[in-house]
Amino acid sequence: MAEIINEDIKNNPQLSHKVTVIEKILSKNNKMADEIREEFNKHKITCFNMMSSPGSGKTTTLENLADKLPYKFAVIEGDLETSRDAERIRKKGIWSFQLQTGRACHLDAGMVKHALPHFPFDEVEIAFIENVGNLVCPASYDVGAHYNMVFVSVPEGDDKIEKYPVMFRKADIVIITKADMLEFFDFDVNRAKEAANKLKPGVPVVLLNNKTKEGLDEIIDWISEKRKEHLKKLGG
Ligand SMILES: Nc1nc2c(ncn2[C@@H]2O[C@H](COP(=O)(O)OP(=O)(O)OP(=O)(O)O)[C@@H](O)[C@H]2O)c(=O)[nH]1
Ligand SMILES: [Mg+2]
Repeated sequence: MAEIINEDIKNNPQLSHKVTVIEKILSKNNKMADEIREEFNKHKITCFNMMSSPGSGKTTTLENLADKLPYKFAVIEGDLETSRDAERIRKKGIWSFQLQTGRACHLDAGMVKHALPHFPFDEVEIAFIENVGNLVCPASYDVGAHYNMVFVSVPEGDDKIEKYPVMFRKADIVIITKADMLEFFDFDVNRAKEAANKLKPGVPVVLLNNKTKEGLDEIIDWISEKRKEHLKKLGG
């Protein structure tokens, strides 16, 4: 596939110009993402970027974490329209800021920067960025987080990991949500685990049932482990 693209570019100067522009956009984004991470580091805040296709259960997981996570956290929400997710989080007593992307299918560092002047840096230990529901575009844009959480729900099918590899290559944890649906769908958990590990060797894969909260403790343990790892890197 890469060869096909390169061959196309060689024979098409217009396409080559387009690639240069995209590279410039991404490098500008990466620089801004580093500045965001630096700001979080300065305040000893660990930031997690939550990505998945629409409706996999990102906001529901955050609502459940609000009841149990032993860290103070705040949430930056990304959606095309509405402030529904931020409102859901606020109802749990958690600070949340809604970014509306309009037509954009992903958050980027520039958008996240808009939320920072309002962010309660001195009041929390953890930041979650809930990205726009999309299994493709968010994977290409660094938003300034330290770790990526990628969700896939049982009704989507166990083949989604192999079919959308870019996202799963970036995963620091894969969370299979709607585990209560396993009895109704032909979702092979072992196949999903193998696929995830092929793309990101050693990645933890956790089954989560947001109805019964089964699996939530495992996710909390992982978040705590990453929090400690991050603080250690910061030297404190
Ligand atoms: N049965 C079942 N339903 C779930 C589970 N987790 C989430 N849901 C439901 O799935 C639907 C979508 O959940 P959300 O948490 O809004 O999903 P999301 O990933 O935040 O969606 P977007 O922000 O639109 O991308 C809601 O009706 C939830 O109640 C689960 O573990 N089991
Ligand atoms: Mg949501």
